[in-house]
Amino acid sequence: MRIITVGAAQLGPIARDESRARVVERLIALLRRAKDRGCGLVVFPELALTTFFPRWYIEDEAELDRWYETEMPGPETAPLFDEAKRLGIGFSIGYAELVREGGATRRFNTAILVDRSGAIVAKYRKIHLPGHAEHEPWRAFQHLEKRYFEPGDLGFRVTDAFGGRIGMCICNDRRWPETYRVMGLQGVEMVLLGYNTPIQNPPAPEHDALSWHHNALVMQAGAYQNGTWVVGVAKGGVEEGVHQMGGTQIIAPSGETVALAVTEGDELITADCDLDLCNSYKQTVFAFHKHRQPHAYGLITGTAGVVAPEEAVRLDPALGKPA
Ligand code: CDV
Repeated sequence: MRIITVGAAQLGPIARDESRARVVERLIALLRRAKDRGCGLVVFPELALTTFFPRWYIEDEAELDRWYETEMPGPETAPLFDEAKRLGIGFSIGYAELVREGGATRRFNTAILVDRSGAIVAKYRKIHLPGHAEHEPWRAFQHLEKRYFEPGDLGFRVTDAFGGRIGMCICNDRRWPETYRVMGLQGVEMVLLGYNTPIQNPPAPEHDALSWHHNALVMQAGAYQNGTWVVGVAKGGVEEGVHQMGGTQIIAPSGETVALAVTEGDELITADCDLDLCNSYKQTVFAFHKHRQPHAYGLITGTAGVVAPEEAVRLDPALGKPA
């Protein structure tokens, strides 16, 4: 057995005027609770240091910049790193990252993995950015991730840490099978992911009542189909008038949810995750090297969108072979 005791540290709403210092206090309270419950690793949500600012159209660049971190840890986040190190607990956390590179400003929706000594051992920048890039006043609230971030440039990497192989992704990434499969092909054993998911989906309100079903469905499928643990952590509750789902859960490689949050507020759920439970899936039904057929998957990297059958044949000649 290779057990990581994981804490999924769901956050309730963060108000627009709540300081990072106050949020860090909440994160530290969850870390201490996790220590009491024997956790070695704690997972915090996406954009966990501030309110979910992409819900507002912000024209003033200086105003926008204040939602981003330019260093990690910085003065306001150092206490979190210090306390985690003192407790001997690792963590992952999401935040908005601003990078100045040769006169250019780059913005990413980022997550990091910090080991028990307080060192950052992995970084992930969100690849699937949902929402829109322009102001859409017809919406009750905006979702401007496509405006405020660029797609991540670090791929879906995995890192050997905490006695296992760990990967990260962020929120909308969890809905895409490619996310898990790229990490699955690197032998991932635990995927850590945080999310901010409004229950109301303005372009498709008919999906709203299915939010919890879709949340569990995609994470459970990703876990089972790749023989990996998945730890999905929400920032839930009514945040600045927008109701975000909870549904924080820890999912075994069987696809079964083994721990589930019952509130939409600050709540810690934990599980003793045996990484060796991945083995029977990775070695039998999902022994990729025996059963996958990459020659038949050309379209997956050949196109982002749906193409006509004739175009599909052009992109992947195997589809045009006479039967
Ligand atoms: N933060 C997100 O990526 N949220 C999306 C919503 C907008 C659909 C999600 O996939 O949960």
